[in-house]
Amino acid sequence: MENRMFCYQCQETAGCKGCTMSGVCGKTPDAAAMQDLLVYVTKGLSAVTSQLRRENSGEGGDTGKISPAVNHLITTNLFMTITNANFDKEAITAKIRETLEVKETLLSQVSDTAVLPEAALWKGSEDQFETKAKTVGVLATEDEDIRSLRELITYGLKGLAAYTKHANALLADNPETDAFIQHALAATLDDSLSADDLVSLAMETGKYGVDGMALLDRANTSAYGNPEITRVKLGVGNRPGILVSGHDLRDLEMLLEQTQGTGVDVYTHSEMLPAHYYPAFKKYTNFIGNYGNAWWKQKEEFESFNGPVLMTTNCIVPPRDSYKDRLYTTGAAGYPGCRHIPGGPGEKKDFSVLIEHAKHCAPPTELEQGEITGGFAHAQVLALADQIVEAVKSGAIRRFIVMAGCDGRAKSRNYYTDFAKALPKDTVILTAGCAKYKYNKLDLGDINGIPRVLDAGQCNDSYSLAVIALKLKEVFGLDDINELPISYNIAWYEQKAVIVLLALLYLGVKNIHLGPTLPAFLSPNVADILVKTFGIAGIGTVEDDLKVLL
Ligand code: SF4
Ligand code: SF3
Repeated sequence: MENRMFCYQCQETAGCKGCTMSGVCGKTPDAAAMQDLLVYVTKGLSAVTSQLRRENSGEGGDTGKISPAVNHLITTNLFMTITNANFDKEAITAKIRETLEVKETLLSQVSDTAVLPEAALWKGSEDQFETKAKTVGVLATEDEDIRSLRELITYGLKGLAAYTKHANALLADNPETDAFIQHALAATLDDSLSADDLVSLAMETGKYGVDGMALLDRANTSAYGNPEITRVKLGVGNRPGILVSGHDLRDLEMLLEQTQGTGVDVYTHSEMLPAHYYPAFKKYTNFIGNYGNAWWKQKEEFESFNGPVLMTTNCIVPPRDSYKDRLYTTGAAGYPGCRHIPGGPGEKKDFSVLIEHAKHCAPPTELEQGEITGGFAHAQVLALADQIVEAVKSGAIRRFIVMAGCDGRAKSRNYYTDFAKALPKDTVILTAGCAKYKYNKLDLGDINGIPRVLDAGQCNDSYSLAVIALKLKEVFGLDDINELPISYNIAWYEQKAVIVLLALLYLGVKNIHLGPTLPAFLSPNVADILVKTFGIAGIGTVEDDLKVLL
C-alpha cells in the first residue's frame, strides 16, 4: 500500500521502521505533510541566511543582517515539528507562509543566488503546499546512509532549537548557535557533502548542543536561581488548579504571577516538575506540587485533574473529548480545537482565560500522597562534592548510572524500572528528563544521606550531569571522562534526546546504552559507525546489562 506519510523521528515509530499510515503519536498524514514542508522551507530560509552571512562576513556582518526575529522563527519552526509538539495543520501552514515571506525579503538581498539550493528559491502559493510536501519528506533523500545522517542532524537541531527557544524566552540569545543551526540545516540540502562530511557535522551539532544547553542553563539559573534540594508535594489542595506541563519556565513564571490572589492553585506535570527546585518559584504559596507522572499518562491524569491544563511545549497526547476544552497550548505547541495563548520572547502572555476557566472547575482529584526529592543540578551537587568524593573513595558509592532521557508508553520501558530496582545499594542513579518517572517513586533510599536517585531536572539539565562528570574527572585527577565510575543507560523518545546524545558523544562519553530500541533513523551503516566509534549499544536483559554496566 502507498505511504500516506513517512516519519521515523521518534522511538515509538511504527514497527521500529516508520509511521506510514498515521503517527503512533496521533499525527495525521495532512499535519505530517505540512511539517515536512515546514522543515523544507525552514531549510530553504536557512540556506538564504547562511549565504547572507557568508556574503557579509567581511563587513562585520557575520550576524548583522539576520535579525533575532529570523533566528527565532527558525527555532520555533523546528520546535513545532518535534514529536508531540504541534498537531495543528492550520498553525503549521501559517508558519510555512510566514517563513516563505521572510525568506523572499532576505533572498532579495543575496547577491549570488546561483549557489542556493532549490529549497531557498521555492516560493509556492498555498494551493501548491500539499503537492510540494509530497516531494520533500524524509524519503526524498534516496541514499539510505545520507538520509540517515541528514535526519540525525536535523533531529539533533530540532532538540537544540527547542532549548534555544526556551533561552530566548528569557531574553538570552546566542547568535553563533543560531548561525550554526542554520548552516547545518542548509548543509542537509547539499548533495555535494559525503557521508564523512555529515558524520563530522553531526559531531559539530553535539558541540553546539552543549553550548545550547549551557545557554539555557545560564538563562534559567540567572532568572530563577540555582536548583537546590527540594521536596515536592504529590498530593493536592482543596482549591481549583491549573496544571502546567512542558519545559518552558518563563510561561510558568507568568502564570504564577497572574494567579496570585485569584484563589487558583498551580501544579506541575511531567517535565515541569523540576520548576519546584528553583528558589524563585518557592515564593508563590499557590504553587502546590507535582500532579501525576510522565507525559504519556496524561489522558487519565488530565481527566482527573479537573482544571485547565497548559501545554508549554511537547509532549501532547491527542486529548479525550472529556477534557479537550480544558487543554490550552502556548509557544510552539498546538492542537486543533484547543485554545492557544499567543506571545513571543519579551512579550507578556495573558493567561486570564485559563484562570477564569479554573475558577469554575472542581479541585484536582488526588492521585497519591507523599513527596519526591530533586534539585541535584550542578551547583547543588558540586556543593556536596566533598561528601560525594568521600563516599566514592570509601567505597560507599561504587558507581553512578546516568539514566537520563525520556519516558514513553512502550511496555518495554518497564526495563528501566526493573533495572533501577535491581541496581545494588551502593550505586547512585543520575537522572534528568522525564525518564525519571520510571523509578523516582520507588523509594530507593540513600547512601550516607545522599539519595540514590539524584534528579538534576529537565532533559536539558543533562547538561548538569555533564558538568558534574567533568568536575569529578578533575577532582579525581583523571585524563578521560570514561575512567570515572559512571555508566550510561539512557532512554530516548523524541528529538531533544537526540541532541543530548550528540552532546554526550561530543564530550567524549563512550559506551552509552540507548534504549528501549535504537533509533529507526539510523541506517545499519550509520549505526555501525556509532557502535564502532563510540561503543553505543542497545539494551538487553536487566541481568546482562547490570553485569556490563557495573
Ligand atoms: Fe510516528 Fe514518532 Fe513521527 Fe509520530 S513522531 S509520526 S510516532 S515517528
Ligand atoms: Fe520527556 Fe517529551 Fe523526552 Fe524532556 S517531555 S524528556 S519525552
